[in-house]
Amino acid sequence: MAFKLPELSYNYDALEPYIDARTMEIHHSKHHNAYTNNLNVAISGTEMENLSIEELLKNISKYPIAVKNNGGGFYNHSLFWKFMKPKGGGQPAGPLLDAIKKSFGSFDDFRKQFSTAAATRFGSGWAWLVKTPKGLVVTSTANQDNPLMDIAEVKGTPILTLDVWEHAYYLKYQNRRPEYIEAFWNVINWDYAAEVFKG
Ligand code: MN3
Repeated sequence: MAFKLPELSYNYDALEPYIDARTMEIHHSKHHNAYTNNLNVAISGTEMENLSIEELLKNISKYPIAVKNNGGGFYNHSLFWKFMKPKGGGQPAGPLLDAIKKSFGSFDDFRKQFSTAAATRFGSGWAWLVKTPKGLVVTSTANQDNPLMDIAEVKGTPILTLDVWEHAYYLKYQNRRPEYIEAFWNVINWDYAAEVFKG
């Protein structure tokens, strides 16, 4: 039961001008595809083949580093594509907005915290909005780590995530990571985030 590269629900150029088509194409068809293939190689012929990606990530400290890196890469990108859409952005509505206000004071305060987490993650990694038993939390992870992993500092359900590896923005933004982060706010799929939040 090999993992499969998920298809996007929009075209590579659909997030222009915020995220360019060339970046999307390489990011999905090369980077995400490589994580998927390498994950399949890493679990091939082992008991890990019978586990879901969530089960693998939950006990990731028990498994080889290749499963952590490529399993994280497979899962994180699969989520990332879904948290974006053409003509996205704005603010969430309903219970998710209420929860954001409860945990951060206001949507703007949340936005600042999330952008700061994304901008200050040193090297490669991800920024996250995570649903935890204590409410919503902003955090970031290194490399392809994520909040599902047993090794994560903040554990919970991802409600939003942003890839801050250079491959996610370098073609269009070069060293200007903060500009890429600002652009992301225009393509967020809050409907999907609200759905995940409801559980
Ligand atoms: Mn990436």
